[in-house]
Amino acid sequence: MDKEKALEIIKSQLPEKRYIHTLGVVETAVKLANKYGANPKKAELAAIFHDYAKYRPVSEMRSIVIEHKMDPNILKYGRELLHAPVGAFLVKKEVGIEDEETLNGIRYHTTGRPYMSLLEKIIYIADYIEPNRTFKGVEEVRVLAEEDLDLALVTSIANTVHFLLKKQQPVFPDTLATYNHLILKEE
Ligand code: DGI
Ligand code: FE
Ligand code: FE
Ligand code: FE
Repeated sequence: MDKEKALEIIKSQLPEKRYIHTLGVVETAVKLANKYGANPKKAELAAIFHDYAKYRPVSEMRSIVIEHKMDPNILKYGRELLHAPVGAFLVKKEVGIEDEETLNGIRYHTTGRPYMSLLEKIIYIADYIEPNRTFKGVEEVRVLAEEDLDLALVTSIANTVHFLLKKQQPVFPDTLATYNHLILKEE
């Protein structure tokens, strides 16, 4: 699918602010893909569609998780986790993107997972550091992403866990497993 068509589709799914965030993720993901040797077209497509399901009703996302036998544990951990795996599912079904590497970039962009592919890491980090993000700690991760992708990734996950702990929000096991995987430098 060409970029113009993809942008037209995603624009119809998102409010203006989230569309602008998406353009920032696209720009950042393509830059990182070129720098670290991932496929820039896949990075572009995964970035464009990474938040595809973000504004679907929670009831619809929950039904999809149950009906299509996705990990039911995410149902307990709050609505924010749903849009990533449900997004991958809907992008395949409604947009027709079949490439599993691209879909996995979407599927794991919120929690990560152990043994993430280069493309998955790039989408996770691009989502975190795109130019419109302003939260505390983002500048440090922007600098790290220039030299060490895994260090940028583990730092952004640590920041996210810290944010969740401070708000007494539950931390999804995959988020912690991803953190441990990177800290333990498992190959
Ligand atoms: O969709 P975006 O806002 O662009 O970014 P995202 O998909 O990375 O989602 C970020 C949100 O997800 C943020 O509110 C924190 C939440 N989140 C990330 N990991 C976990 C989590 N929420 C819970 N409960 N548990 C997690 O492990
Ligand atoms: Fe997201
Ligand atoms: Fe994220
Ligand atoms: Fe996002």
